[in-house]
Amino acid sequence: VGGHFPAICVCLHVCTCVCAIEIILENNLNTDVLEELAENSEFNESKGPCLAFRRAASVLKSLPSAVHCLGAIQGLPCLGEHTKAVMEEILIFGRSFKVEEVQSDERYQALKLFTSVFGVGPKTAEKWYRRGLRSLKEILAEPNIQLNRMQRAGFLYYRDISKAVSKAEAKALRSIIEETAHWIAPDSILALTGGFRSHRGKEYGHDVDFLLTMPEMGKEEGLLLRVIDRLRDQGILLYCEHQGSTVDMSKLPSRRFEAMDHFEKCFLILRLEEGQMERDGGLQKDPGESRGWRAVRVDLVATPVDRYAFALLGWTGSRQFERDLRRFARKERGMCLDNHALYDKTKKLFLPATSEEDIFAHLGLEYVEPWQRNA
Ligand code: TTP
Ligand code: MN
Ligand code: MN
Ligand code: MN
Repeated sequence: VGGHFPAICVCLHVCTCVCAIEIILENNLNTDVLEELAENSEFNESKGPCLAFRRAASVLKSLPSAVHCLGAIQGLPCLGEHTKAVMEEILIFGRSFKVEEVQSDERYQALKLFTSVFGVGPKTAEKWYRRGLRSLKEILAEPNIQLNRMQRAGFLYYRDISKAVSKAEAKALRSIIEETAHWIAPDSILALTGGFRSHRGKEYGHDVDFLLTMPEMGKEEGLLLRVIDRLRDQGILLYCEHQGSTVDMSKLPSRRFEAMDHFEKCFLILRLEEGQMERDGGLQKDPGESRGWRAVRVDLVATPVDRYAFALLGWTGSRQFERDLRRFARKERGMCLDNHALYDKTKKLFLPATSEEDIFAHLGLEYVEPWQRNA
């Protein structure tokens, strides 16, 4: 970049989207950096800036090609002055000082590290930081810290669950859980959701998400607990946090629609054998760690079949896509959409759906494929 510096300065001022000199800058570089700023704002409880950076990252991700000059982003929506300032720095200097300042901040580093533990949220992380703790070792060595069950599991399997989950591993887990569910109820339906459904070309995830249902209403009751028991019997259940259903359809229209849903679900850590992955092909072995298995985070949600399409749409993500879709429903259509239902406020009725296509149709939108939802 250094050598082209003067030319780029000119470019920034007279840029008309066609740059004399192309600076190779992948959008990914921009968006990773913006996600970090979003995270930092989250730690600082600045909800506004956090959403602004996330939204900006989404917009950049949805561009067909990399951004080479500021002119190329001039007309784009949702890019605030902070985002533009960061991008300007990157385009001129090849790095952002604002981002580097955040990255080297002691508090940011500690909070990022602490919240990387399963079961540790920003509040707990902040508490630990205020007590002067800076490393995971220090937390484990601190006698006055009471870890809850989830956090204990988080520390116990920290190395494994911070390691990305591959597509092959997700596939293997799908087979295991599907087999288990079918053993209990042969007509049960298991769908892959989350990043492994929505991310085209994304080979890795932080966990694997599934949705479970039965073709007949009510038959799903008790199924999830039996699946969990069966996984335990097979010796592959390392951790399970089960939440019963708190869905109350009579309350929905009057309530504020929230991010967290009320379906029965469990947050799991499962033991995945290497042999299991080899059977499904595509195992990449790490010669340094050949104990023969790894721990993987799995989310498993159970819904009655009449809620299935809404849950599938809600759990496929991305979070930003869900946020935007809900906002569109509210602002443009006068409807309330969440993981459970779609409610028409003008007609005062729930709109039924048996597929995601039905939901998009109710919203007057063209169907959006899962892989087009990851911005
Ligand atoms: P995640 O598993 O957190 O995210 P992801 O699968 O897109 O990416 P990765 O796991 O690789 O980091 O959540 C999946 C989707 O489910 C996401 O769109 C948010 C949604 N979700 C809910 O609707 N309710 C919930 O309670 C949770 C935890 C997630
Ligand atoms: Mn996921
Ligand atoms: Mn994701
Ligand atoms: Mn998940």
